[in-house]
Amino acid sequence: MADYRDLWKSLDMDLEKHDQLCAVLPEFYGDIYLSQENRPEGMNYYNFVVSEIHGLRIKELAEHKEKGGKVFGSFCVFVPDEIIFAADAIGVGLCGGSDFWIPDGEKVLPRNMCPLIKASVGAKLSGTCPYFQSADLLVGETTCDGKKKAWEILDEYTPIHVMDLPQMKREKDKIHWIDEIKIFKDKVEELTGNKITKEKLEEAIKLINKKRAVLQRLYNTRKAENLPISGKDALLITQIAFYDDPNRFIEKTTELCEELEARIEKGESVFKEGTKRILVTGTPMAIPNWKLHHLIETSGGAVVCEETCTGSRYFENLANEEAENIDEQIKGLANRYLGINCACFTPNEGRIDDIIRLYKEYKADGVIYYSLPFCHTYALEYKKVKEALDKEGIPVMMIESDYSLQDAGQIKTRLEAFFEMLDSSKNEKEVAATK
Ligand code: BJ8
Repeated sequence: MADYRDLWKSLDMDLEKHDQLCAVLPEFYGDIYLSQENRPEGMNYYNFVVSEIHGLRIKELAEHKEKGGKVFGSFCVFVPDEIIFAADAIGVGLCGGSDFWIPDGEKVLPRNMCPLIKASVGAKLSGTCPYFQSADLLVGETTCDGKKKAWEILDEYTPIHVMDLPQMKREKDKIHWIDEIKIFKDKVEELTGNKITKEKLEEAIKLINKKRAVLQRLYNTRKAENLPISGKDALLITQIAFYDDPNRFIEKTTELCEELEARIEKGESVFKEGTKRILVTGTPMAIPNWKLHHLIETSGGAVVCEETCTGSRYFENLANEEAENIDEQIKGLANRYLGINCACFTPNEGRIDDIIRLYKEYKADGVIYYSLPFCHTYALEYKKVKEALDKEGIPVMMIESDYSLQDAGQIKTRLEAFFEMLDSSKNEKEVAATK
């Protein structure tokens, strides 16, 4: 990797501590990713992006800022990137997925709270995340209580704009969300000094739609009988979508999709026959949280889809490109975003429908419900999801786990037992079908 120390210094980073962080990532990535066999050629691009995770993209952000451009950092898939890009600014996802940042987060937050929040706050406080350091403005939202209150603390260290996301989806909530998007638009215009015109917004909507569409194409390849790509690799691609240059990401992911579609034609698979197809649903997995996918895919399973915000919730709906004026465009955006089924909404029946639909579309054998510890909304929603899946005869198992590797052995044992159970229930069904 090129020498970026001067750049990091200019971002007021703690270089010594940052060295410690950089020292662990290559080995961790090598063990989890580079050890996989028969990976698609196209994954080389994403290997490169990870190797340059604190380098090349940060340099691009710095160049953008030198030219007067602004950078916005967000933590939730409800923050409309379209508005940011329409003002010639750049949006990057900032959720923390590393255990490294937890101790710094715990300096100002209670220990018994979600690791995603602790790591995100710790990333800022430790001065070791160049994305945080590059952001001119953070954009938070009122989703869960933990995030909502954490923004008040983060605000002491760096400016943050908070979007008030409604927690129901009634007509009056839609009106409220439209209003929140308008307030955000004003804020973005004020900070960037750029007017968001109908034309600019249309261009940005088309760009972000294109990014979501290429992810849909990627995920469609995972519906094939023979899986051309591992779940781990697909997860990595979605994680990278949150901060890579959108045009380059679209180009590289399109190339990869072509390769994967050719693999499907040839019947090539990265897993051996009989591998259990798993749908993962639950809390998001911020980079470098690859733990659950790695454990599943080294225990006899293959992840075929994620009903998470680092999965289908990020790309499933596209925004209306045909709106006639800016008010209609914003209405279209509000509709698009309120189509996301996060557990912070009540009721949230749409998520149950999504899980059942995705289970069928991706021909999954079972569902793993993943929750980060202390995430009350997702943990509570498990009951309703399980009842609905039981009714449909869909096997499901809940795994609650943080970023540390201490429980890896225990999770592996549970996964192996679950996959065995899937095998025997499949055999029983086959026997019953022949009677
Ligand atoms: S739309 S899932 S990205 S809020 S895991 S911090 S909910 S305690 S991340 Fe999320 Fe937006 Fe919803 Fe998606 Fe809180 Fe739960 Fe932690 Fe969470």
